[in-house]
Amino acid sequence: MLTVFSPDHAQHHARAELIDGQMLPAVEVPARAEQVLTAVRAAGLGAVVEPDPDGPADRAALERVHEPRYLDFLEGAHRQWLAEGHDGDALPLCWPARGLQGPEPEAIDGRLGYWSFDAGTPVTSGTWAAATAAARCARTAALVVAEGVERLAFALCRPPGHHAYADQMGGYCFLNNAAVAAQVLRDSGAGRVVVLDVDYHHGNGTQGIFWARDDVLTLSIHADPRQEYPYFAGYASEVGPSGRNRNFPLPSGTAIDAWAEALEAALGEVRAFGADALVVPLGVDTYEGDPISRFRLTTSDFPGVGAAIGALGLPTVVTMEGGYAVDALGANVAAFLTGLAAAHVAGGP
Ligand code: SP5
Ligand code: ZN
Repeated sequence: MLTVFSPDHAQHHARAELIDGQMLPAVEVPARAEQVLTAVRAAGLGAVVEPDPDGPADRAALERVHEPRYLDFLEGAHRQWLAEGHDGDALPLCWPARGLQGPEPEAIDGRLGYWSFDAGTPVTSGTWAAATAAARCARTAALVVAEGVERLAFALCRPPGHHAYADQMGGYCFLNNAAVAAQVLRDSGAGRVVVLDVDYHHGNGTQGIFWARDDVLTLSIHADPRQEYPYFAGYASEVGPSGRNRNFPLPSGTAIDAWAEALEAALGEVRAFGADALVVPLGVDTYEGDPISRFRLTTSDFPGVGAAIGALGLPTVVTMEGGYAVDALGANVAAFLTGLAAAHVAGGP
């Protein structure tokens, strides 16, 4: 397995986020990626490389899954925030919710609301550099798998991506790295691609991006949106216009037995679809010690989760998503990847 990592992730370092009614230290911090990198190296999971250098193909890959005007907004947002006399990190405070509509405003406060769906996703001076580097990690990982150089690749993306829509940021996500990977696989010859999202939170952005598509099946196993973020998506009733979306919401307190049952159901969907390639948005915020989540998976559960997915034997790109118990994050990710790689070798062609 190849891991793709960019040190540019560290340019995105939010000071604080709105949580429980207060501005508290951000949980999505640079130390997360460094912990995962250290653990991947220690576990002997294969080479770690930097993504391909930035070029026109990267903007093109982003535009395959994102609205160009959203990309322009994101690139310039923090500059405009400063130009309008603010300092620190930029956060929205007003959205086009029910009964509100209109064109994109001019003021940065209005624009931030227009292109986002929550107040928990600070835009910093380095956000564009970090988010585009993460998307390049995803693109490089997908190309390596598409070309058959590797059967498995891990895009160690930060900031994460699975909450980002074609035209909205949210949930610590700006660019949808998993969607970039899935589209690169499609554009490189895979006829049918599955995105199997195992983060604690519903992969709402990815679902939105591929909603009307019949060539990409999106699956997500996550905390029930009646009780958990993102609240307004992730219900089992959301199957998409051509039945190419499945959600597996689970209650607070879910441990491995019930979680693994949902995984088996999701794996059945992957097989029935006849996928040519797989993308796994990997969040280990399902871990029992996660500070913002309420599932009960343990470190020793993650190899089995990886193995069950690896046994599909599909060309696979894993993208790093959530997981906020920083001290355990590396061990949990390495456990998943170790199980994935071992089963893939054993079961693959
Ligand atoms: C990529 C990813 O995992 N994004 C998650 C975004 C979650 N944002 C909302 C967090 C709300 C946490 N509320 C629980 C507070 C416990 N005191
Ligand atoms: Zn999450």
